[in-house]
Amino acid sequence: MIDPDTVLALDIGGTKMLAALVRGGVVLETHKMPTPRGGNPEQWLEALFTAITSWQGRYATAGAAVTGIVDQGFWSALNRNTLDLPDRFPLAETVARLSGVPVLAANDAQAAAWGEYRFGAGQNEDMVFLTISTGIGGGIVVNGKPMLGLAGHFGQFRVAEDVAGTLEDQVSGRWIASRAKDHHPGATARDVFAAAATGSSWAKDIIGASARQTAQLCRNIHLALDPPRIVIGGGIGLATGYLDAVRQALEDLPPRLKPQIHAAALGENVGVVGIADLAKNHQRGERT
Ligand code: BMX
Repeated sequence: MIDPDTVLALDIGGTKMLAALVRGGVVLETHKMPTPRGGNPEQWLEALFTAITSWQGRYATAGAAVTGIVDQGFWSALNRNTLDLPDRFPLAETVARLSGVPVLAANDAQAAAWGEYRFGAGQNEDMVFLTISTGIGGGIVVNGKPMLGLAGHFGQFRVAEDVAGTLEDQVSGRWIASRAKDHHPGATARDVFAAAATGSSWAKDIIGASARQTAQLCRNIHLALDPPRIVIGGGIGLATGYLDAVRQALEDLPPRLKPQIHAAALGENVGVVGIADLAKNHQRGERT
């Protein structure tokens, strides 16, 4: 018997793919696997659905939260370094075919923003969400509604005319790992945080540089949107000491200009929880 309130939720990021059965904001079951570095989105989705074959018949709706831009169900990369995929991949159509149920697709950070708004640190108040992860993603909830399309793609901001690349190319997990190569060849961002935890000054400097850029972004978001709070998640955002370093960089601002930084409450499940609620609302005809 299919439970009409159980949703199959997918979260495909630059590093991992997560599938979950979600009901009323609660994650019932999960399956996680690395995002393949080769192949194409159809192969990635087929591999994921093969792994969750036993879930067939247990969900009535599906949601897909993905890194990149989603326009009318078509998926494209904005930064191919975060995840390289062909332009306008028919994401919603493919997931509908593989799942056999109606599908809603959205950007991963936009879905996460909704998850934190509804069930996490957002407390059902308007907010901005940032994920500092493989890239930098963002989501905005204003007047109780999620902004979709391109909205929230803060990682694509340009830092300065004479600085090549995007903001995420100077801040995210990929950048942290790249800056470590002279000290620890082949290091991942996780290795850099581990080195910082043991007192390595080079590692602390790299993390500090990333956190200061994130603080600058939060300051600009505060001036642009004046949200009651900025909720930060992602593997880097929630790494030990990172948010403290961001808050430290904002310490000297006058109170009215200082963004209120909160840690995301839902951890790595935030994307699946958010897209599940959006998909259910969409299926019920509520404008998301
Ligand atoms: C990039 C962009 C965003 C995404 C963000 C975080 C691509 C493929 N992705 O800025 O859409 O939200 O990375 O992605 O252009 P994550 O995989 O690190 O969560």
